[in-house]
Amino acid sequence: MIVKSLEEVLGTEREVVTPQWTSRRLLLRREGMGFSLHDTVIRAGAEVPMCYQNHLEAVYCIEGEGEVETEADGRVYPLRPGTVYALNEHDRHILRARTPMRMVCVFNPPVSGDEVHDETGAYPLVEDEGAAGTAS
Ligand code: 9YT
Repeated sequence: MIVKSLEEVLGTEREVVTPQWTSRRLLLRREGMGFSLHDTVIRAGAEVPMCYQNHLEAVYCIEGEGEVETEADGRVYPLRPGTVYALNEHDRHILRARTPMRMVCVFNPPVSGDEVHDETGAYPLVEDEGAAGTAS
């Protein structure tokens, strides 16, 4: 069994800091779970366009308030603690944080480590020897 605390992740390579968000990656591909699990904080005022063409992502808001817009239809969904959105169609979307927000994010396939968004708003698909199911 894997047991880990957020404190163990802070200040390590598993804490990925960008101008708009910081992602604390508790479970990664190398843990062999088939998904990655992140505790992500979004800065107030952030507006982040994303499109995870290589991944499915579920995002569960546990702190703060904001909104997410699906670009295809312009629909805007308010986000507050207890709301989850799941990008089941690799939806191109924009996340806007009205206050600091804290999200629990799950990626399938799992993120490998230090991915940040490329110019299309995606994370690259990493296929290395650390395949899902082989914890190290
Ligand atoms: C929803 C969100 O926070 N997106 C950007 C970061 C991503 N969730 C991650 O890598 O944790």
